Amino acid sequence: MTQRTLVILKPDAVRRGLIGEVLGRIERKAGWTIPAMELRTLDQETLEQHYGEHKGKPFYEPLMGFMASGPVVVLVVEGERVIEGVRQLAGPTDPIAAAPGSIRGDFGTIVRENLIHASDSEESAERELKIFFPGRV
Ligand code: IDP
Ligand code: MG
Repeated sequence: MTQRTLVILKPDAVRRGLIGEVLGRIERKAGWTIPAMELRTLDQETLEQHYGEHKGKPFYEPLMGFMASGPVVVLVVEGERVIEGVRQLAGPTDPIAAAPGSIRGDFGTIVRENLIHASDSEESAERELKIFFPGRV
């Protein structure tokens, strides 16, 4: 089942020079492709749309500040079961709980700075792709 998902390499991944490391793991999955990708600094409006579901939670404001703190890489990944697949590559939200071998498990320590965002369902992917690549996917 071919799908598309929205991935963000968060500011910590870019600052730490891990773009290649993380992209390499995605690229090496058989048959997956990257139809769109860009380095950009996210504005408040885009972040509010993207993380609207978390508004009001204690981590929301620090998350917004962190996500706007430097450039990110936004990309579309396409291929067989990419929505579940990139979530598996990323690992669970808390990097200490994430297994070694996953992106968050290998490189993260604190929950907020967990290196990567990946859409969590078909509905989220459709919504998020429209926010970050309107008219392109
Ligand atoms: P996800 O990125 O694994 O889907 P979500 O629950 O959707 O996790 O949370 C979005 C992002 O908010 C997380 O990736 C992480 O950066 C941050 N976050 C989530 N929960 C916490 C928390 O308890 N403390 C600090 N930051 C958090
Ligand atoms: Mg999420």
